Amino acid sequence: MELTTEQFIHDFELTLNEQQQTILSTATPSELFVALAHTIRQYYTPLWIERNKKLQENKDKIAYYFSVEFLPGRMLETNLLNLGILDVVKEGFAQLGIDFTQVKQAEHDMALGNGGLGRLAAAFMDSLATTGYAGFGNGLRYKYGLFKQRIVNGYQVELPDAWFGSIGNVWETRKDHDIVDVRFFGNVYMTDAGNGKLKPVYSDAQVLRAVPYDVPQLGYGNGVVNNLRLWDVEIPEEYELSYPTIEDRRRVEDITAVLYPDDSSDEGKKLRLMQEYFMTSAGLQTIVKSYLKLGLPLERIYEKVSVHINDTHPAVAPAEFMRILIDEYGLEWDDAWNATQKVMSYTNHTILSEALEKWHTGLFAHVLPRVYQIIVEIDNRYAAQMSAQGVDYETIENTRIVRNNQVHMAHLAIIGGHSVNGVAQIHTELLKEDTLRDFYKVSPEKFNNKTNGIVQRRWTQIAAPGLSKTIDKWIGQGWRSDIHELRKLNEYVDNSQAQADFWEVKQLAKQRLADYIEQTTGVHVTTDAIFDVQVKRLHAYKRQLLNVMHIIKLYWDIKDNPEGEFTPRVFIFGAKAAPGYHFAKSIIKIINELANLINNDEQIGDKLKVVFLENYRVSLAELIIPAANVSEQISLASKEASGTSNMKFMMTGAVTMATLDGANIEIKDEVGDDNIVIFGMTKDDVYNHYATRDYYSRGIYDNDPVIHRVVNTFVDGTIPNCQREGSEIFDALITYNDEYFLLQDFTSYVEAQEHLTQLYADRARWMHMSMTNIANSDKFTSDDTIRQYAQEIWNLSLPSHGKHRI
Ligand code: F58
Repeated sequence: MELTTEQFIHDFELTLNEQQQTILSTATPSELFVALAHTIRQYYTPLWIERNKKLQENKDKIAYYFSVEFLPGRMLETNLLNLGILDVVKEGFAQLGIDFTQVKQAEHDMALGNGGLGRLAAAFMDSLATTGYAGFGNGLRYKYGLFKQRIVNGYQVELPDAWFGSIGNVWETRKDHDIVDVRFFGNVYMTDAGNGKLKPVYSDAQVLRAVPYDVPQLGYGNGVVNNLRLWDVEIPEEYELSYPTIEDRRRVEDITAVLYPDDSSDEGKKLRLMQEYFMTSAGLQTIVKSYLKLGLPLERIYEKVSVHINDTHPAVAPAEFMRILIDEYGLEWDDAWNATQKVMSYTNHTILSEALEKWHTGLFAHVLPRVYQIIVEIDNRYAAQMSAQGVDYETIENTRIVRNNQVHMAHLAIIGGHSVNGVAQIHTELLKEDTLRDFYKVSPEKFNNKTNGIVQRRWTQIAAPGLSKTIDKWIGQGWRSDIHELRKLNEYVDNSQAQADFWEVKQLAKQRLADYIEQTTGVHVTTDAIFDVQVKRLHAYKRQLLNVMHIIKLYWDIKDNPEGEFTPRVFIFGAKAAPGYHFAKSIIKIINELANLINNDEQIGDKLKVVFLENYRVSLAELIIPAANVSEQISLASKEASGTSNMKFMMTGAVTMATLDGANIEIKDEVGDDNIVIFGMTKDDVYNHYATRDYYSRGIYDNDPVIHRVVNTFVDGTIPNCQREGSEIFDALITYNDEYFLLQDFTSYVEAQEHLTQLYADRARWMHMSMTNIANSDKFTSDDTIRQYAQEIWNLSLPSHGKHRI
């Protein structure tokens, strides 16, 4: 939008005075933030209204992305950037003498997600608006986002993330006219509807009110505003007498109270099932209602609506959609089923079959009695149809929805939809070969790959403004709107002046991070060191412990030879462990105690530092990632579906230390073998070990003196204050045969690290690598990923109105 600095200053001051009832000289950063947010709201509101009007008038097809997690982080800068007024606002603030950074930090991260899956959903919202597609989000309005992590005596302590704080969510708008009711529990029986059909009659059901709050999603430079709808729960007035005590009310409010923080495995929690059904039912009900306003026949709803199931959490959608179409609008089963399959599609984010949700049939039928009946019917019809097609008994049994007293949510999502996708090439292959192979046998046409992506604007223009200016200097500004122009940088990767510029800007980012480290941990680190970073959820398969083992090896190297040559390194970790994931928490404790040991050893000095930054979150990632020299992506091959931080690091000039896992493989394809450091087993090696059962970690431990010493360090008292954790780790590695093959990969990891150190010592070589990574990162823009979803899965066309950047 066109906005002059004068106009902005005028609008802003007026809002500050009228809405916040305060003036510049006394306003706190938080008051300034709210005033700024409200000023921006005035700018985009007409665009938002216009967008909805046009979509309705033109009857454009809309895709709805159903996800229990959305993790946008802070929205202020993104909204300003996408509206095209970030520079104007910064300039206006400068003129007013306001510190923009302080104001931006007054916004609390919107952390309604655990990790990659939630962040991807938020990225897709941005990219849908930016590409111009009509794609809306549907999720939950949790009062508490992902827990706040504090480190106390080296241990993770979880605190509630009261993200609404005193400000609330400045971006949202409550939409009373779209309120719907959602039913749980009770009994249901079928009765004659009088028209030859049956209709369900409910007794003793609990009826709850679903209230939508809409959060606008602005496209970059195109005036498009899409919508992220988050549902909150309320007690309908007519049922208030049923909830006489505060406890009664609280049990209801629990449905949207807190984001489920466990990313280790599915725990059969009734509340979780209620959360999932609540947002799925509310979303689908309003989608059907708004479709019907178009005056088109319900059985052809698939021509105007797609519903995407992000992981298994909203996978009740096909059954709930059937319930709505049949019970509430009287469609015949076959018409409803045809529509359902064409509307629904599903993304899988993990090959770990224990993480695919399953519910005990007893629990499911108790919480959702009518939906359960429908699921049983879908399942019976599916089995009959497969059998009629000559599919063998075993395959049918393996793919059924209801099996061994469990409802398999992934099976419902696959059978009830037309598309299943993995999130990186290797992951999709593994789904076909292994996790979902029986489905691939019966419905190969449903399977497709959509490699993940990132919102490049956040990781460059917002998180790395200095880097962005340096890129501008060498290839002009075109890459800011067309990321593929980044490839022009390939021409300069060996230009010594360009290398010097890119080195300089990385050093500045490292200094900013070094300051933050000193402020928050008291540890002084030097930017002469290699900044080696592993930030992601703490999980055994991601192998933070392998990184730790390498650090221990370096520690002994220096202790053995204190005068030897050593390229200084700072190892930086950021990771939250699921509160119930005991082993992951032990690793956090070990990292912190190892950090204490190393950082306080004068003989080690600046050669080695270890830092654990608490409360890793999107806004902290924005500080850390542009400062990295090395990106640690070291999961056991086959286990990381894709990874997305790997893409952010690449785009900001870090060199990846990688196993051949997830999207690392595609990064390697883009940059070439010389610009990434690869080590370790391949997925085939891993599967061979599974097949032959020939892995024996104790054998390696007994025979390799370096590994022996490193592993013993966990238990021999070298690292103080962590006897229990050290023994747990020792047992996992040796007694329980090292499930994630750390010992097997250790030697090759150490060699790869030594190689990387040599590369870093040759600055021209290193900068060639770093810049090649930036120059070839365009493949990983979520704008392109979302175009593929839109065209290949949802069958969307671009709405004819508005200007779109394609
Ligand atoms: C992640 N999954 C994958 N799950 O691990 C990662 O490889 C991938 O890049 C990313 O999805 C996006 O596709 C993930 O983040 C969760 O956090 C779930 C939260 C809810 C419980 C189950 C795990």
